[in-house]
Amino acid sequence: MAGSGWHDFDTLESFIAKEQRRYPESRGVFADLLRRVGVASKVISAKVQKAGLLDVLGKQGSKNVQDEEQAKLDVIANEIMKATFHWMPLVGGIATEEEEDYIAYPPRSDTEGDRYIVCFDPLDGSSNIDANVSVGTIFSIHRAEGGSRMCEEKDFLQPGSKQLAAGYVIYGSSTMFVFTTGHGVHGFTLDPEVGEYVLSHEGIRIPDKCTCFSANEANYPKWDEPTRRFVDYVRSREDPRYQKTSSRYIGSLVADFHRNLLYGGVFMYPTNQATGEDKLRLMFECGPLAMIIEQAGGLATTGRVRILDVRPTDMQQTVPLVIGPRREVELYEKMVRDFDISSGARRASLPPPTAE
Ligand code: AFP
Repeated sequence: MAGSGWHDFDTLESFIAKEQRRYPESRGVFADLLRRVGVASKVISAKVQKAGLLDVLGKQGSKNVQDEEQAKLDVIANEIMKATFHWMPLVGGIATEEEEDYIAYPPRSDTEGDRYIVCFDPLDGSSNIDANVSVGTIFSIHRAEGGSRMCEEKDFLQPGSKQLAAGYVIYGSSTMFVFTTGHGVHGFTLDPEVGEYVLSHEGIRIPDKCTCFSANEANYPKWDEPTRRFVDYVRSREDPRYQKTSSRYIGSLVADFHRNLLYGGVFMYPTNQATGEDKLRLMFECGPLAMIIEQAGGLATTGRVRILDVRPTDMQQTVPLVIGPRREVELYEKMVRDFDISSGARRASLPPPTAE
């Protein structure tokens, strides 16, 4: 079409269809699931953009299972995501960060083969919404073996290494859908005029540099020693690699993660030593982002264990998270290891406690 400026491009739809052709035996359900997440995210995106107009800003007055106040949009996004999977026969169950218990769907008479489990954080970073800050949806898909039975808790409590797909949608200056099925990370930007996700970032790799360092630095006094050593090292700028590193923290995980993925940067949310508590959820936040970062060439760790190897013990489990370029995450792990060895050695060199 001469003069129209039109040229061929991939949409989320066409990209997923191409991916599916790699697996001729595929039932198409998995592809359909990804498409449905895409559709749900368009609906959430529209709500987020019209938040002020629809008078849905502000608090709902209810609290979620972590005793956090739910913004109205949290509730709306949660309902949209739940409704998306409810009718799909091959979805065995869903779990949402907003609810304590998982929801299992009874198998239907026409259900054959394995079913899928979908976990999601419908609107991460929602405490920032009133200030018009970017927020996001995070999701992951697992397999639940044995399609003709009701899904149980063990089907949900799988380590991140078993995820079949993971992704997030960022509702920012534009809306982007980023996902992986274990074959690289691909990003699609929503064209608001056409209403389609268009492939804009194929095969995303995290740059091997540390442009940004993202952590809530007000918590510095509550971090453990190796974490403080790592942060001091980066901030000292002794190492030429960190001479231009800037501190950037939004407090909206998807937004912090997305920027670091594109520019090269490390995000950390360490344990609060004063309370022994962690903030970020393994199943809904850390696991999916860990799969994405590894597919993009980076790493994610608790400091002592690869995030993808942590098997959740309960649905709302939280873990410390350090995620970003391979070099920074490995350096952090080394500092933790060295600290553990030296403090173990210090403990061993102390005289044994004497009986009273
Ligand atoms: P909200 O969804 O309540 O805004 O929490 C966001 C979040 O879980 C995650 O997106 C941020 O990285 C993290 O909390 C920020 O926590 P701090 O406010 O303690 O820095």
